[in-house]
Amino acid sequence: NNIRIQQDRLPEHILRKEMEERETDIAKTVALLPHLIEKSQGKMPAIVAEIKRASPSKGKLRNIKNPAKVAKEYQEAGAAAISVLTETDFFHGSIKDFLAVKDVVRLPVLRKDFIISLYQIYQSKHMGADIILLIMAALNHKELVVFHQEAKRMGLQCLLEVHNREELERLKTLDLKKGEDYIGINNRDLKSMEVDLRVTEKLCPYVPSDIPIISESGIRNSTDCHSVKRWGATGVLVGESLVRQNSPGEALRN
Ligand code: IGP
Repeated sequence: NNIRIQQDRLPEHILRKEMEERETDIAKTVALLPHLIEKSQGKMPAIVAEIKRASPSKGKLRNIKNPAKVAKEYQEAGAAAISVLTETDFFHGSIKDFLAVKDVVRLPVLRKDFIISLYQIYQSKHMGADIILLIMAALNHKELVVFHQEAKRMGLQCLLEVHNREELERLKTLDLKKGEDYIGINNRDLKSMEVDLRVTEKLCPYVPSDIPIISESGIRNSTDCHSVKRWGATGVLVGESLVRQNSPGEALRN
């Protein structure tokens, strides 16, 4: 486990301090909002394109030999941001994948993982992440508040993932800021793995109007894109239907 090994080497408080300095120093995060706005045009939402090798529900999706190459294709095809899975056990992702991608794109890059410790937040900054995913279903209230606050201190943007009304209401107790926070409506139920785009339709009206919505999971084609845009999403997060194509970049164009 990558995280454990590094944790042994570098104590949390030292990493935290170092990363705090980094934000005022060199590695400023790349802002997502301008890209979201620029690339959400007419009927089409902006696309956050994901590097996804495998998933718990579908198993192996694609043997991605060169994640940096796929990411560049996504960028050239007009993606608003790139998402990289760093979770190893279920998604076969890695920090190595993340670093390879971050190195070659100018778009903001989302670190996609199950973030359940503060350490992972400092580590995300260390890796050069621009955005991190915080999953409501995986965090209790205290964790949520502290993780969000520390992410902000590090200059990280947050994609806050919700799947139901209850999680969305809990989220509203945070001090959400336009340009720093985004709400991800996950159409996939993480317990049953079932996907239903109407989750986006149902929840959109309850999201604060100044916070952009990204509809996540199960987006297969432009019809799906148009639907979620119509319901209020500014962006979509797409993994499987892109990586399954011969040319993921080409697929994004269409
Ligand atoms: C992408 P899809 O159905 O296009 O491959 O989904 C993305 O939404 C999905 O990977 C995801 C995810 C997550 C993965 C959404 N939330 C949380 C891991 C953890």
